[in-house]
Amino acid sequence: MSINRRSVLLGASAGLLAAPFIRPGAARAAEFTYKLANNQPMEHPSNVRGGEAVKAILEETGGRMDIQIFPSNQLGADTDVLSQLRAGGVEFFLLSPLILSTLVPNASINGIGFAFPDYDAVWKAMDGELGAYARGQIENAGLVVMDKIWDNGFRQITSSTRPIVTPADLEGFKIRVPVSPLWTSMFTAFGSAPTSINFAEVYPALQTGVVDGQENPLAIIKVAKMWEVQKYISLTNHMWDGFWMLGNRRAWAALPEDIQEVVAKHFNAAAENQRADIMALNASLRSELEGQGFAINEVDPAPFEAKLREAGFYAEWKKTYGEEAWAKLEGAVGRELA
Ligand code: X2X
Repeated sequence: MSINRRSVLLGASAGLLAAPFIRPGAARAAEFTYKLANNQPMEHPSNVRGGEAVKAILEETGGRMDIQIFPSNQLGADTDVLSQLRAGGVEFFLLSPLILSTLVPNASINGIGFAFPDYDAVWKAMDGELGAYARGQIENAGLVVMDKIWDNGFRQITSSTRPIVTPADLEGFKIRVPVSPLWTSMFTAFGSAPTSINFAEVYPALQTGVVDGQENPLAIIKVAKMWEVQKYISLTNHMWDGFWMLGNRRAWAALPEDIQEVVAKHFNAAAENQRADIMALNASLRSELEGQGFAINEVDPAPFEAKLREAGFYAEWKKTYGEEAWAKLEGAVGRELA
């Protein structure tokens, strides 16, 4: 036997032996190999639970449906991946409704400042009428969306220069905001200097001082190791944000109905588990982040909301979203906002 033929055979048999240990059920090529993109590292609950879901989907479809996760913006910044999703280069994308609003304007309505008092109100709204309204808008724009929204969280402001305690502390504050008109509008109403930056560029922007602060939920402040480039966290809870599990319509329609059902079932179950993970992190992360050197303060949200109202923020967005959508938001939160 020639050396070449011998090494080929060895390689082949090693491959056969190794395959079942690497990917159970995927010894044969899958019928459908789809990509799932997002902006968080593998340790974020979105990818921990997302990973469980794609494994369960592979198993339950007998290896026919293989979804591969591309975390940490590996396929591009969010606004680029949204274009890829529309074109079909990416089949699934876990994306903030506010960033999605660059394509589906009214999808951002959950992000109105200080609208939701707590998680009970959030899930009632997003699993109820407000969420159904948002999904209708998303489908009208030609995308597929799963029923259950995932949790990003209530957002908190971090800073390298000063703690944010009153609305006056936000005046002139150089803050990164995600790419979305609602975010820019909100921090403009506070008198800040907001700069739209995709998440993929946030850490270097903070590190080089392009901006002095940013805002994100505690879970992301942790997995992005922001204590390395930020000093203060102000618990402003200024808005709630989530992630919709979006799909490309042609890629979805190409799946047989039984596979669609398995995919939807596991993605929606993962969303419920991911919500519970973020809830648990909210409770434990405060002391952990203090241990990493963050100075953390609470704020009275009332003057912040009053500042937005004075600036005409609520009136402006009521006009932008329209009466129907605004009534659904007010119905969900149980009070008049504008
Ligand atoms: O970009 C952000 O800040 C993030 C990760 O929270 C979103 O996806 C909106």
